[in-house]
Amino acid sequence: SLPTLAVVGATGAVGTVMCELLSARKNVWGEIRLLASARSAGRVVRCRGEELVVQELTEDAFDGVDVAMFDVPDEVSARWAPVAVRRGAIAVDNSGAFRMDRDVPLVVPEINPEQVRNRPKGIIANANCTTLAMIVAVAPLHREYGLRELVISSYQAVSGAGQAGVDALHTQLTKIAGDRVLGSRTGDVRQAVGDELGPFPAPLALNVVPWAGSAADGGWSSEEMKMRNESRKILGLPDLKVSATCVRVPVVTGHSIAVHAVFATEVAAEGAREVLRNAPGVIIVDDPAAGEFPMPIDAVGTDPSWVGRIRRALDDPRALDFFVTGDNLRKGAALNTAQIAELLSKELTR
Ligand code: 2RA
Repeated sequence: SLPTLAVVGATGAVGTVMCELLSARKNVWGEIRLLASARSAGRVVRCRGEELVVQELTEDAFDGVDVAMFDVPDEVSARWAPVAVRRGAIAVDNSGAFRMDRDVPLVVPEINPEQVRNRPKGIIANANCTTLAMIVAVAPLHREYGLRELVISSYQAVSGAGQAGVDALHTQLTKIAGDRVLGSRTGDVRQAVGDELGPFPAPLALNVVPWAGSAADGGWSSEEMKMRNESRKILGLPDLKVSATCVRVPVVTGHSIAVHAVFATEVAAEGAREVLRNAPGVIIVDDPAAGEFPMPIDAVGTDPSWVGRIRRALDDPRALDFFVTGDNLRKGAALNTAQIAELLSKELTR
């Protein structure tokens, strides 16, 4: 019989996309159990053609569960993933709670699927959405040319901060709509937006905010540290040089990253295109003359990382510059988790 799946955080921004994916992808699950906080328990959610009543997250809720996906904040995963494991499930965690734990593999199925079996704690981690969008393009280039350094800037959508982030942007846009002078004078957007900042430190409407996550040492943000540490772990390059600047932009869904990648050997744009053409999870959209570049408005709701603006650096024949956009709720979160869980389903149904 097919394994039982629990989705913890089923009513959140990522959980909602997870239910869509479970409805659309090949069915590899027996029972699907949706779990959430007491606040959301009792809600009815359509998943895989069934009307499922969301159950409260409790210890007993994991009884009989084979695979438990966690789409919840770090502290909720930190507390509940070990509970699921104690109750006999394998946990696939989409939070940051376990990613850098040496006994927890950080799996991207296109890159290191073999790592799912290396799970001494019974927990498998899913990478951060910004890392994921980028790494599916960087990994095949690394295999071909030998990666030495990444200098990256992100353009992150508000849904990365959950439904509260989406709500904040829409509220702000509604508040400022129609004022054609707004943005011309210092402070006018701040004043118009008022205290409707949602989970962000500054207004997103008509703005870009060079900050995502919390403060880390040395002036870096947690999001920038994640890009560095997770890229190193996924690629198996503990000394990879990474400098990231993470920026929030007024986009609902779709994280983008401008990448300057330095390799051990010389690269050519056409050679890199050929590598990326054959890379799983990547689609090349690179015809600037025709107005074709990777952009959130096109990538949203799709599975692959869209890669374009591929060009060799003018001043270093070993460096490549390119732009990536990926749906942060799909490959960046729900899709990668679903792909990991599907590998487990295969293992368990054997
Ligand atoms: C963000 N990457 O975009 C984070 C969410 N995990 O806010």
